Amino acid sequence: MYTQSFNVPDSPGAKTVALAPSSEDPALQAAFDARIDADGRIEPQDWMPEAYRKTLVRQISQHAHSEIVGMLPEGNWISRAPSLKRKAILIAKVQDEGGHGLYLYSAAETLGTSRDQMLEGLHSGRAKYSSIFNYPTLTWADVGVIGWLVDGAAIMNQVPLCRCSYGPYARAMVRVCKEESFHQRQGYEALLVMMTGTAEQKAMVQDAVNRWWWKCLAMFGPPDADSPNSAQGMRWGIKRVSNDELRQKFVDATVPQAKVLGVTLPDPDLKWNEERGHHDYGQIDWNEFWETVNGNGPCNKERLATRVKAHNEGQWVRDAALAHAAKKQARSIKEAA
Ligand code: FAQ
Repeated sequence: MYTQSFNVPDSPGAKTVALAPSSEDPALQAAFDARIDADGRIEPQDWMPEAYRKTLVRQISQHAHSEIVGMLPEGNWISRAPSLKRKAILIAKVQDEGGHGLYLYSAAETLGTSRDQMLEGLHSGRAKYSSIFNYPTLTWADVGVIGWLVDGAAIMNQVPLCRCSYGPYARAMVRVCKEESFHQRQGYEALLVMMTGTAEQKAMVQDAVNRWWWKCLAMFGPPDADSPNSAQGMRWGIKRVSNDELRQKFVDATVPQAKVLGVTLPDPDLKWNEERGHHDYGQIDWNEFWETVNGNGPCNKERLATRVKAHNEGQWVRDAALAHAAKKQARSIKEAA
């Protein structure tokens, strides 16, 4: 095993990880290729090509940022949830998303990047996070629709990631997917209840579906033909299913759910294609998608400002946790001596 020490700078999750040095040794490359070809797992201490490492840091950190920023649109509704039961469920869900962010930052740290570096990327606006979280949550129905459609799309995308070739990411995704599955069901159930309510409540659900549907389809990323990272990501076993295939699976799975719920998906071109064995659907507005990804969506500035404020205001908690950990360590050294 080829290892070197990498010290992750001081953060609450500070640790020393053993990293394989990057080297152009053809024997190391051949061993890596053979492991990937055999569908094996790469672990932090294994040698890996620098481009594989960089791709993983990019994808995992973007994913972590998405979970953390994703707490904000629903978090807005915790104080306005319509009952104690809904409030308790929503608090648990938003807290889960925070937990997902933490597993993912930890997985990315095993690749030799620190949490501080990743957060600096997010807070400076350089790092990407999912486009979907830059839209407003206007009514309580949005909370249900986020669970049903946004978590539903996230699960569709993330279940194949449980088989990702990089061990720490794959293992984190197993737990994330279990929790996302609860999130999806609670959203769908909340909407089912609203759909048995007044005409106004039903209209609220339909309006939320109209506003979120197309944004959820765009969550899967650009069409395969315009996706610069897909081909290599799939060769390396990081991505297992392409953006377009996942989008299609999501449409096919969601159409019958919409029928049971009693809502119309806002796409006049949506229809079953017997020959393909799939639903056809209309054109996604990719200009709007890229505008949002590039910082110009309706809530980008607000989301980032809220995140930076929360981070700054949480500095005393991190300081206290570090001071406590240092005290505990000093005490155990003293006791051992
Ligand atoms: N938003 O070449 P590709 C959640 C970027 S978690 C923003 O296709 P790739 C849970 C992409 O990064 C949701 N940017 O890229 C939750 C790349 O930019 P770069 C997040 C996007 O990586 C629910 C460029 O476009 N999930 O929802 C988006 O092969 C409710 C070219 O794209 C994950 O992150 C987008 N939608 O495929 C939380 C899953 N799509 O880096 C709270 C893991 C693409 O070259 C509440 N990630 N871009 O500058 C993935 O599976 C992949 O990274 C994709 C993109 C599929 C997102």
